[in-house]
Amino acid sequence: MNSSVKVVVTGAAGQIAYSLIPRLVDGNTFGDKKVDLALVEIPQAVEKLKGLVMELEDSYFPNMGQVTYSDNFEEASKGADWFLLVGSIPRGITYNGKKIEERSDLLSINGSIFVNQGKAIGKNASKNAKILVVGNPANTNAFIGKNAADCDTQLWMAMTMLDSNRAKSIIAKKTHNNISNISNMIIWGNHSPTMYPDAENVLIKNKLGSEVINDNVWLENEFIPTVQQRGKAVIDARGASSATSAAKAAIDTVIACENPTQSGDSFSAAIASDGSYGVPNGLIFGYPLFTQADGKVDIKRDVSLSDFAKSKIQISIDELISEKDSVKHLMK
Ligand code: NAX
Repeated sequence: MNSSVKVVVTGAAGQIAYSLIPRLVDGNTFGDKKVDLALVEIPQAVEKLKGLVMELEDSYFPNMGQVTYSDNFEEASKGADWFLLVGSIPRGITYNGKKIEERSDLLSINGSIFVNQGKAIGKNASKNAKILVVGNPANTNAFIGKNAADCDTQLWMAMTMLDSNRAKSIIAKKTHNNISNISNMIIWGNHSPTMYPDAENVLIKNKLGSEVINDNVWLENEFIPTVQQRGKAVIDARGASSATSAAKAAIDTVIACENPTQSGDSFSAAIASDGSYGVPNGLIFGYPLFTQADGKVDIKRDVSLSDFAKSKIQISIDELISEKDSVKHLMK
């Protein structure tokens, strides 16, 4: 083993983390590197991590390095290379005596968590750290965290890979392809029902979706709403939100950032806009991304957008602007 990587996971006693954490140390995600884990939970749940660590030890992962667990994010963040910020307060629970039902309450409570985590990451983590926010509202949590971290060399992302994987799976079925034949599946915008899954620029056996799928009624009335509402459909069917697929998507995002992207392909995550595609600067927006040979992640800027796509993307821009306005008291 040549080198090591330190990964911090929050929400480590939650259901996504239970599927996610073993895959970080199984030798596939970070290749030959030794993986040190720092698992973080809230004080009420931190003791559960003792059992998870026992299971990790019992699983015998040769790539697993040092594993620590605590409720001290500040300490965990020291020298870390990767952060998978899964922990957040869900809608529907009672927090400080108040039932959290409104998106604005959710934004505000989680927002203050992400201020503190962002500050710690900016101060203590590797200057090249990559941060993937999974906990919802993911884009705006990442927006708050990035602002608090105030370190331009660190890469803040919000996860849209699950939406991209869902969209790929639906297109593979529709076109009678194996999922491996579907690439460049872009999710534009917010990880919310306003996201725009782009079936025009998707590549199906290297042909544009706009040439292969000649069924606008299906695209508008089935494909787009199904991808947008898939999270809710899983909750209705399973009685709990997506977990194993969310964990797989987080792993896919890490792998996509750790390895150069094949020419013509892209991967989906939301990162800070630099104004590309007319998105206001700074919004954490779902873009087509690619990883360069030197490891830098950048926006693919040569994608053509139809007027239909632009109108859909604008809806997500508007939503993110209004989320940004509702957390402006948390900004520096
Ligand atoms: P769980 O409720 O099973 O686990 C969340 C865990 O986070 C809990 O154990 C809780 O104690 C912990 N936690 C809360 N605040 C924390 C903090 N400040 N520091 C450390 N830990 C903290 O939820 P799970 O199903 O694992 O989902 C986690 C988050 O992922 C939710 O916000 C969920 O909405 C979001 N999702 C995001 C997806 C995406 O594509 N971006 C898809 C799946 C999922 O819905």
